[in-house]
Amino acid sequence: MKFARLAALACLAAGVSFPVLAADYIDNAKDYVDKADWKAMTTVTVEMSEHHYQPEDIRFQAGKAYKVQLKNVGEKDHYFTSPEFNRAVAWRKIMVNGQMEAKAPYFTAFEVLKKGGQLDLYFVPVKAGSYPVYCTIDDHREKGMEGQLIIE
Ligand SMILES: [Cu+2]
Repeated sequence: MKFARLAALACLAAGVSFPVLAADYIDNAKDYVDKADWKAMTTVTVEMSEHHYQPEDIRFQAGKAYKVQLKNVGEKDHYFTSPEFNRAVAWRKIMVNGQMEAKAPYFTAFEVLKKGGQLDLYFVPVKAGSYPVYCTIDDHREKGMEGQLIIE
């Protein structure tokens, strides 16, 4: 055991990262959600259509409360897929067309249905980084349906 600890310390000193733990989500996500100032929440609206997101790139500040409204104004169904980003934020909830709420430790992808589907995401960004977001339907990503979600 002692050797293992020494080896671990040696790895840390050398800057070697350990394998990602099984539950690679934020440990204390609820604390981030509880501590955030939801009265000062920032709302960002993303319009989805053929074949892009407007805006494409979004910058978030860690620790702040956000609502991201995904609105599909297009003629086709579209995805908003970003598994890495979705594990880098502390989730409060999602709301579907103002009629249903869902809570979960985290999500991996959202599909917003054509001609007016809307999904509101409530979360607190936690882990700094630049995370790709894209549509996984057919060749939508190749046609330009992708962007970056940046946490600063
Ligand atoms: Cu799409």
